[in-house]
Amino acid sequence: MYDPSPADKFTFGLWTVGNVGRDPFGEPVRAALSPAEIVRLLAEVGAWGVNFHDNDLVPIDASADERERIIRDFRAALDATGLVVPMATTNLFTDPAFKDGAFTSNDARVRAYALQKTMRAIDLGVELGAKTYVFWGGREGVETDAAKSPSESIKRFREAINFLCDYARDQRYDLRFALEPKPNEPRGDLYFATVGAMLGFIGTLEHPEMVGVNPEMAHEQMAGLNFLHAVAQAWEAGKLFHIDLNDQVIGRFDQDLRFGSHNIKSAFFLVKYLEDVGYDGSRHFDAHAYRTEDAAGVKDFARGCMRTYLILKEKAQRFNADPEIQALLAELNAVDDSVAPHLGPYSAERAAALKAAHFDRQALGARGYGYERLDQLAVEIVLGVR
Ligand code: GLT
Ligand code: MN
Ligand code: MN
Repeated sequence: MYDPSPADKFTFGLWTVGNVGRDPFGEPVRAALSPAEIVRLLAEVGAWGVNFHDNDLVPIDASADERERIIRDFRAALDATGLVVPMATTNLFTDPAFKDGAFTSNDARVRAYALQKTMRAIDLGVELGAKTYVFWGGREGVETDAAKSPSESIKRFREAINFLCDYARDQRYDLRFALEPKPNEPRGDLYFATVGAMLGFIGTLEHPEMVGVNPEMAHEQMAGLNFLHAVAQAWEAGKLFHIDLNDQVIGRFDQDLRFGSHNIKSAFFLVKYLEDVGYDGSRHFDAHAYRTEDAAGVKDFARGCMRTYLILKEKAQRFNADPEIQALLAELNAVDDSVAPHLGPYSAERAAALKAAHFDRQALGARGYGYERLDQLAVEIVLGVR
């Protein structure tokens, strides 16, 4: 019942199950896997697709021959397993050239190189089937505001995204861009820190229709925000092009924990929302196994992400089918005949009637909403006793 199937659209990046467990204080603890090995691992655990950065697949210094061999092996593994590549992205953060960012670097040569690298990576992604192209800023930010004008950085980022939209259109690629915000890490402050910031920015682009967002659960949580609310705003704006699922303890370093491993209640309401609205894109787990894990632990991690999603999906169905919960919600949202005429689109008549209406303010303030009972019922569903 909780086994993943292709219809669930579960995906992982090469960098997620391929994470070797390096951190700022310690060396790798797991052997690096080749892209083809990662594809086979993902197929074994039941994932639907695999995503990659250009350099997860082809090392930045690979020769033309190496590049060809790696892509051939990767393609063969995809063909053999049936895994698809729904999304691709560019690594604009690992190489020292990008230490001051990519599209927002103060060095014009870096900005030009970043555009070149991204065009090549887009070609590679499209060649392997990607329909969504993610832009995570990586190092688009600062440690000190003495370094850059934030509005100049916004302009530079806009110019880059406009350029790349036109490039994709010129190539007749069937591709949409998804911008991924993050508030901090690896730099002190990153530009476009939240989903809301990205949504505002998209409206200023030349081709806003081909650009949406890739919200990541941990990134909004790092900013202390409610991830569900960010996702809902993106969805409601028609901009939820992709999603990165994982988990995070607020106030800690960038953890990229297994989905549902910490904020289980937030994960529940998120899964419920995605399923209720009919989001039909990838469910991408952008996370990695604890550094304590070996190869078997990595599979436990990947299986756990998908299993938890499916368990929560079943809990969401229970919530929706629960007569007591649904009766409470219906009662809360009831609009009685005395109020109904007052609500709705503006008209001069409605405004005049509303201005003349009498409201019993004391009674409004005195009522209880019953959210304690409702929330307890939701918690009992999540805890499995209801
Ligand atoms: C990196 C980052 C993620 C981004 C990936 C795409 S790379 O792992 O932490 O949030 O989604 O660039
Ligand atoms: Mn991410
Ligand atoms: Mn992350």
